[in-house]
Amino acid sequence: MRGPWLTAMFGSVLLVTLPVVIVTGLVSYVAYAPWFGQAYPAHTGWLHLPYFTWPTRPAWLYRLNQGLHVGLGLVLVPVVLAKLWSVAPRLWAWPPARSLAQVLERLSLLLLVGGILFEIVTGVLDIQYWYAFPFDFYTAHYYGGWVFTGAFLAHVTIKLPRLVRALRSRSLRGELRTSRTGTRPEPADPDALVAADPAPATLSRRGVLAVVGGGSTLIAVLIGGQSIGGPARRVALLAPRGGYRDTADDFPVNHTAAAAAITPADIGAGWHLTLTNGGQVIRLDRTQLLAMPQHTAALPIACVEGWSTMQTWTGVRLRDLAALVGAGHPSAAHVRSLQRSGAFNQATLQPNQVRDPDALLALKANGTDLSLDHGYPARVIVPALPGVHNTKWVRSIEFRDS
Ligand SMILES: Nc1nc2c(c(=O)[nH]1)N[C@H]1C(S)=C(S)[C@@H](COP(=O)(O)O)O[C@H]1N2
Ligand SMILES: [Mo]
Repeated sequence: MRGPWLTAMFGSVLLVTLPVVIVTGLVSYVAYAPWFGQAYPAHTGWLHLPYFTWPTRPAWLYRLNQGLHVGLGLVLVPVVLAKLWSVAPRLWAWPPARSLAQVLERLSLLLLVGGILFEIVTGVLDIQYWYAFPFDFYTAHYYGGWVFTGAFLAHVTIKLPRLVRALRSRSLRGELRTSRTGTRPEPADPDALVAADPAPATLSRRGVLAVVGGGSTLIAVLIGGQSIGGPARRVALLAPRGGYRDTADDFPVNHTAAAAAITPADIGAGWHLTLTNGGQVIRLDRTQLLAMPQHTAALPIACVEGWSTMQTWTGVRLRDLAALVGAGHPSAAHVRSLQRSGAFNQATLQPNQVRDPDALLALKANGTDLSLDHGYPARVIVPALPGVHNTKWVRSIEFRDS
C-alpha cells in the first residue's frame, strides 16, 4: 500500500491544516498580553513575536482560535500517524548515514517527527491536567512548537516538488473508484517507499483513506462539542471538562472554589471590592455594586484548553468602576483574586478590555447570583478574553490611568 502518492495525500492534508494549528498557537500567546508578563514563557529572546492589542470583538474570537488549535490538533492525530506509517521504512533505513546530506536530512526528520509527537503528547497531557513531565507545560509547548515549525518549513521546502509530482501520478477520483481486488502497488520509486516485493493488497487505497478520515471524524465528533456547544456537547465523550450539561445552571468549572481554597469567611458579608487609581481608593460591598447600573451580555468563557461555554452575565461595567476612581482613560487594570496562591489568581487587562461596553465585573450568571465555583461574589468577564484572565472571586481592581 505504501507509495509516494499515498504519502503525498496525507502530506497535503497536513500541509494545509498544520499551519492553522501553528498560527492559532502563536496567536494565543499574544492574546495573553505578554507585555504584562502574563504569557509563558515570559521572555522569548529572539523568538519575540510581533505583539498587537488583542481585540474584544468579535466576542467569539478566542473561542474560535482555541477551538481550532486544540480541536484541529487532536483531529489531525490520525493523519500524522498515517503519514508516519506511510514513510516508516525510510525512518528505520539502515545504515543511517550514507552521505552528509543524508545525515542532515535525518537530523531534520528527528526534529520534525520528534517535534510533532512532543507537541501532541504535551498538549494532550495538559488538557488532561496530567503533568507527568518535570518541566513547565507552556514553556515546553512553546519552544517545542518553534522546533517543529522550523523543521516543518524545511521539510516542506525540500519535499514540495516531490509532493506535487506524486499527487499528479495518480487520480484521486480513480482511486476512490478502485476496490481492493483492483488495487496494485504504486510503481517503484527512488525513495523506496514502495515495497520491493509487495504482497497482494489487503485493503484498497480508498479503504486506507477511509480508515484515517474515519478516525479523524470520530475524534472530531468526540471532542468538537466542547467548543461548539449545543447538542454536539452531549456526544463529546473525549472532552476533558465533560460531565456538564452546559445549561444555565450547569456549565464547566475549571478550578473549583475548594481547589482555590476560598473560605466562607472570604466571601461572607464582610466581602468588599477595593478599587484604586493611584492614591484614590474606594471600597464597595456587594449591595453597593448591585445598586449601580447593571448591564447584561451573552459572552463565552473560552479556555486555552479548547473548551468554551456561552452564558449570560449581569454585573457592573468595568469602565463604570474605573470612572468611580477617576480613571477615565485607563491604560491597564490589574485584577486580583481572593485566591491566595496559584498562577491564575490575578490578571492585567488591556485598555480596550476595560472600555468595552460588555466588559463586566459579573455578579450574576443567567439571572441568578454567581455560584461559588463560578466566582461568587464577583468575577471578571470580558469579550474575547482568554478564559484564564476572567478572574474569579475578585478582591481588588487597580486601574492605571493614562
Ligand atoms: N481566581 C481564579 N480565577 C480563575 C481561575 C482560577 O483558577 N482562579 N481559572 C481561570 C480559567 S483557566 C478559566 S478557563 C476560567 C473558567 O471559568 P469557570 O470556572 O467559571 O468556567 O476561569 C478563570 N478564572
Ligand atoms: Mo482556562
